[in-house]
Amino acid sequence: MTRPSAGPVPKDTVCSDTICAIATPPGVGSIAVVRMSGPDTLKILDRVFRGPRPSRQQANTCRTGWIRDQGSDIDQVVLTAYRAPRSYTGEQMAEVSCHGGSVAASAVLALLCRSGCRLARPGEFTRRAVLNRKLSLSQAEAVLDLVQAQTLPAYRGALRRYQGRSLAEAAGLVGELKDLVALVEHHIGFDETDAPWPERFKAAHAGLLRRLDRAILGAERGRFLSEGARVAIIGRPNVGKSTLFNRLLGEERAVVTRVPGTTRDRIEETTLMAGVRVTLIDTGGMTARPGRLISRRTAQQTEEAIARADMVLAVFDRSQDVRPGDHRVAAVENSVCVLNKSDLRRRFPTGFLNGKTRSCVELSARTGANVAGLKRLLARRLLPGADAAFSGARQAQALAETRSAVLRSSQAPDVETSAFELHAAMEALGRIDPAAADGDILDRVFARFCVGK
Ligand SMILES: Nc1nc2c(ncn2[C@@H]2O[C@H](COP(=O)(O)OP(=O)(O)OP(=O)(O)O)[C@@H](O)[C@H]2O)c(=O)[nH]1
Ligand SMILES: [Mg+2]
Repeated sequence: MTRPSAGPVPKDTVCSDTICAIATPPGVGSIAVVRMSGPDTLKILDRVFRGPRPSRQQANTCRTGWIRDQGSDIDQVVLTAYRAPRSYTGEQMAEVSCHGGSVAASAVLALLCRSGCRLARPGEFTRRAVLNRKLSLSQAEAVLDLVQAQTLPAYRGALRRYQGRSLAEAAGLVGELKDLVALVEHHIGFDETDAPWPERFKAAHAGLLRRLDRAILGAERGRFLSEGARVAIIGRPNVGKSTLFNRLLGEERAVVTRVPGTTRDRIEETTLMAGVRVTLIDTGGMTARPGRLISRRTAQQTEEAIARADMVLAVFDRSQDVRPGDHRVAAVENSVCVLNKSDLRRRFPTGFLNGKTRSCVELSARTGANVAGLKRLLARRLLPGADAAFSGARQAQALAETRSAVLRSSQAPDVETSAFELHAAMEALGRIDPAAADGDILDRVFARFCVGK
């Protein structure tokens, strides 16, 4: 597994207190694990463990014994001891495996708190692992994704990032940036009118921008895997939105009628597509002027659905000519076009969607013809490539800032500015796995964790 860059751990990050938490979910189970980390872990256990003395226990070994509170037995447990730095957090650690259910572990936890431990905050074990350079920040985020994964593809993606895929890819990008800086800085001092910027300069910028685009796309799609995606179905009244919604869900969830304006309140339903949890949103029809056929409230709900969607399916009725409402639907950016009612004779003009670079699928929601084609396209758009290295909003943001700086560098009026922007790009990229993350970033990342992780 790739480790974050080595180097001494700054003194101010070393944690002086010992924390504890129940690491297993609440409820009935065969075992429940209480986790401890910090310099006094084994000393505290010496006071409450009846069995071989924990502070003399060999690292990475298990012993059975009893947890006792002032002479009365609480539970027979298995104690696993770890010594710094060879543990998850990099500190002295222990795991106390109790009998399952909530009573034994809670009693052990309460006793540990009375004996010198402090209750851990959400994600504090992993936070300590980052502070002690056992994990990088992107690996810590991957830990959260591993725990929260609900599908095998989501889990596999997280596992790759936990194994250091993001670190390796970021290192590759930094390498390319350094090469480009060297190339650009080599030109500082030349009179640019005598020595125009070389072509390979432009090619290198373009290559880097392409690589960053792929990385950003992967990071955004990685978010779909962990958090799911929202897909809104829009179109003017009666084009078949609800029929398509039902077809994609595989059940008759929304009401379908021949009357335009049937769907008034937005309906949401979640389904699994290519391993991604997709929330489909059926909306009320869009018209050229809201307030006549479609109420203003319905129109507003549709606008909100579009704004919050990760992807929009813009549905048109292929059996009819273009109507005014279609123009508003076609104006929605980044949508996938669906030409519905392919079982009927075509009247929809072929040229209407030309010039708009986007995917188009012809299908019949009523008969089901080519709905599989739409599903394939959605799967391609939702699933990151097998090698996606980055994931989540924080990483996507750092990559987007890197990209902006590289773009500014490529458009810079002189070599000095170009080089300056490349340094800014390296700094932005470095934020994915900072050598020393500041408290604010750590707070934001670990707020999403559960206690005990
Ligand atoms: N022939 C044919 N009819 C379809 C197809 N899809 C939908 N329809 C019909 O078109 C009519 C409207 O379908 P809906 O799914 O209710 O359309 P909608 O876009 O949800 O309509 P509103 O909710 O009123 O905006 C119904 O009579 C459907 O049976 C299709 O692929 N082929
Ligand atoms: Mg409808």
